[in-house]
Amino acid sequence: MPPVAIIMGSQSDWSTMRHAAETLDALAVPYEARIVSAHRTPDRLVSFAKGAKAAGFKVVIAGAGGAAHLPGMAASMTPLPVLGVPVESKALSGQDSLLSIVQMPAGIPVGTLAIGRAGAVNAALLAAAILALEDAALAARLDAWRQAQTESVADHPSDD
Ligand code: RP5
Repeated sequence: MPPVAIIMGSQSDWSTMRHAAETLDALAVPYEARIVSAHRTPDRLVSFAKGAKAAGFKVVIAGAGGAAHLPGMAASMTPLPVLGVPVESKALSGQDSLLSIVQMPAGIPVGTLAIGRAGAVNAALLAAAILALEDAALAARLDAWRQAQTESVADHPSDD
């Protein structure tokens, strides 16, 4: 089983969550992506979350939009670290998603990232950083990724 599970509430979330997947690809971190809806497939959520650790996952990235209960409910049923990505909703531009995910009660944490693509990318980087604590080769790849990012920033703005 790959170490990272990327779960999302709907197919419509994939355009955001694919950025987490692509970032993990760049770091050569295996993952499995699944659609797991807290509201439309609650039994699938319970099955996934209760079995995630035994299945071999180490970190869960959960993205959802609107009434975004997926990350918190997943966190309530697994001891694994859960990173929540608020998907940008049409009605409220993802502020509903953000507040739904971030305002967890004390005792069940969800590491909440930014709304949209930035949150998805950073969730993947945090997942990699967690795994890198016990994986020196991954730590080196993460360092190289960050160095490449630094070197890609121009000194001056361009008109192009
Ligand atoms: C949430 O509802 C999903 O995470 C998604 O962001 C949102 C809308 O879902 P669809 O109506 O596009 O399937 O459960």
